[in-house]
Amino acid sequence: GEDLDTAASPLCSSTTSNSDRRWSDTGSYAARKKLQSWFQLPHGNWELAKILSTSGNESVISLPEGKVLKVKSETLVPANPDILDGVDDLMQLSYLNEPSVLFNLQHRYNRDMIYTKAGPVLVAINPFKVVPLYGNDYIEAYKNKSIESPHVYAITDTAIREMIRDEVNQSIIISGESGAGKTETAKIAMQYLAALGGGSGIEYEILKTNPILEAFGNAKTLRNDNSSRFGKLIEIHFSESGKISGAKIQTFLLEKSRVVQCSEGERSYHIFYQLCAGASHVLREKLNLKSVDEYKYLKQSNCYSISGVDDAEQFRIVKEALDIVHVSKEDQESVFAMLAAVLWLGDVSFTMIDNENHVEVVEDESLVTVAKLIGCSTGELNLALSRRKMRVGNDNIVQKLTHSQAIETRDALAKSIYACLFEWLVEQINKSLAVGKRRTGRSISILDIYGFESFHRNSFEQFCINYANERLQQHFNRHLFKLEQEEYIQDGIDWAKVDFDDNQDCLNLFEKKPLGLLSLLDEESTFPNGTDLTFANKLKQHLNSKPCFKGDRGKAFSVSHFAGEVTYDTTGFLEKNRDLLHLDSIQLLSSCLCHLPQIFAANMLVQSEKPVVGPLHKAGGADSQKLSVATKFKSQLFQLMQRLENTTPHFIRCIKPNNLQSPRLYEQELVLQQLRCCGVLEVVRISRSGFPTRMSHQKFAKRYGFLLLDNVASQDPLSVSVAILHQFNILPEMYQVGYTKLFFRTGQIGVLEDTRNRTLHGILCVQSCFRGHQA
Ligand code: AOV
Ligand code: MG
Repeated sequence: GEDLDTAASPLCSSTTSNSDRRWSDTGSYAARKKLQSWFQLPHGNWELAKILSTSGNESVISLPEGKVLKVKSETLVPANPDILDGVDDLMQLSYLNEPSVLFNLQHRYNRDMIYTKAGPVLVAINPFKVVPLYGNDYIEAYKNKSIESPHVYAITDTAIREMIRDEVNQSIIISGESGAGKTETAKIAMQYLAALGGGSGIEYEILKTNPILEAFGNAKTLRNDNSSRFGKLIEIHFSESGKISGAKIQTFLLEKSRVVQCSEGERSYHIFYQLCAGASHVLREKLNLKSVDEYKYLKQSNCYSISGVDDAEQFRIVKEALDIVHVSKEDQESVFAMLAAVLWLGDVSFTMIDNENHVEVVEDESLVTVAKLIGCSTGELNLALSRRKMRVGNDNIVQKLTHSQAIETRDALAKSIYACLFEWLVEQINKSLAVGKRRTGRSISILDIYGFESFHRNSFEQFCINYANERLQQHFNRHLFKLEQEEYIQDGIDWAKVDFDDNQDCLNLFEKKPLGLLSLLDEESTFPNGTDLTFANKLKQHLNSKPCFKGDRGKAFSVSHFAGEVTYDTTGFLEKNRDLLHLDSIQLLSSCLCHLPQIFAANMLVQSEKPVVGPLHKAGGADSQKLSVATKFKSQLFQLMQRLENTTPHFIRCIKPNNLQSPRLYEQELVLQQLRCCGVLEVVRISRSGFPTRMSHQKFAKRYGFLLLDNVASQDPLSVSVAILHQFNILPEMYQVGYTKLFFRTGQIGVLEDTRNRTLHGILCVQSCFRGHQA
């Protein structure tokens, strides 16, 4: 009985009071003198104030530094009693208003307690420094349940237990803005899985995929020195005995434009800098490597190093990781050759050969080196970069390229080689991690995509990234609000609905056919005369009245995302969406002597055989035709969501406390904005007035029925269930009986589970003693 009471008390107090209604009851609250309350200073931060007196609708308050002010009572927001400072689940707060939540998180953050539960969601605030919360001792402690405080380890532990208990696949879904800590959090979760499910050795390989994928898929941006430029889902499989049996990685839309173009202060992919800094003397000679500041592609952003990062050392780590995931030395060398080829391609230049702006490739070191690295002749490379074969009627003709066409062709080739290389690497990793033919039990997937981004200038990449985040937000909403509430109503239990911010309008704006952002983009991409400007105008013409959309001047438009408004510049949208690689380039790669270019060419041809959006380039009938980038991305996202729908989700919300990537700096306004966007407060509100644990009558009766003192085996599941609830004195406000299921408030089922485990353990002991006697 005692356990039950302590587990129940925070819930009882919170559900019986009306404290959730934020500002409405402050009048009467302020009347209760000497209480603490929150007062917002003119610059926006909240301070804890003492109410000295109240008369009419005015109160006199004192601030921490001793200042005394007369303020309107309605501006005061109730604060929680000191005893609740820094609670580890926001559900325990008596007053669940914004300043209270902000302060609670800050209180913990200042003490390096970066994790806090918000009902079922784990909130993680980026410390931007090493915090002593990880490693084997902590893993052991969470495994043995000797530590209870919120942690990625704890969430991961729950996922493993639920996978085994319910025999359902699980997912750990990590979201948050760029730089909030998603990738680090994903690695911490993997670390825990590897420690608990280890034994076969495959867990070691799984952990080593991180340095590889980060080297090839992460880069320094203005938001994050190690920003993921691709999305990733890693599915980790477990055998029936609970050991890791293999894994599979799926990646989403790598930002390949970065290879040829990147903004001031940012970097291209880490691997380029690592290669240039860390290659051995022999490799350097072989690839004719220069230093990073001598390559045009790397020079343009004027940024070569990241403070605190040793690229040469990272290169060593990546090579070692490649060994571990069974990429042969020979293949590794081919990979590095492709990287060098991409860098040298950027240095390939052109000269005018007539006064119509037609060009030829300059026969210099860069042309010779690229040809050598990919295994073709300089003549072939020259032709592929400066001419285009076309079919007009029945004739094959060769067209000379203009300067800008040639540069576009060169950059497209560099981007494709890099993107293909990335895909190929993921494929090699997957081969090495393959689950094999052995039948497996279940899996836990970890999702880590690129976070919401809003820069000064936002292009097609941000458009795709933010669309993906919008989809993910909906998954979060569906699970924590919609499904939750629908289930209560369907099962006929008492329930008052909680409102939440639905982002369906924004998703419709992207996905509606034929008048949505994606459809209109595809349509314009198929018009030979379509330009970024005609695209922008079309958007304004068709979408101006739509919610979440705003046409801007010239080629710009804005979208109100769940995480804030972003203005997109349509420059480059059509080209990036078409993502043409001319057949000449594919043919060049397929005729190369080296094996990687051949593989890349074959993959490109397979892709271009898929259904076509439309006649992408009428004039160039020989162009590779394929799905538009946006359409392909959308269908990948749909598949992803479908896969996630078949799992039990565990959500982690990463929060960035400042934009400077600095430790010990907690900016209230910035944190608050992120909490608001992702609906953390609403989740808490729903959870503490809701019934998060549920089980069908059958399952409940089967699982706990044997604990009954009276024999009711012959009775129906509902009667057995009710008998169990009575026997264990579960308070009526702690559960609801639905038509098909029983619903429990947080923590209630834990009591029954403990008793069940203790009893089972007892039975096992008795049995083994008995067997011991017999022997
Ligand atoms: P992101 O994945 O959310 O951004 P990261 O996981 O790359 O963000 O985190 C950014 C940086 O914050 C890391 O490089 C670390 O320096 C620091 N950091 C994050 N979490 C921790 C932690 N638990 N302990 C110590 N430092 C941490 V993006 O990929 O940009 O959306 O596309
Ligand atoms: Mg990341």
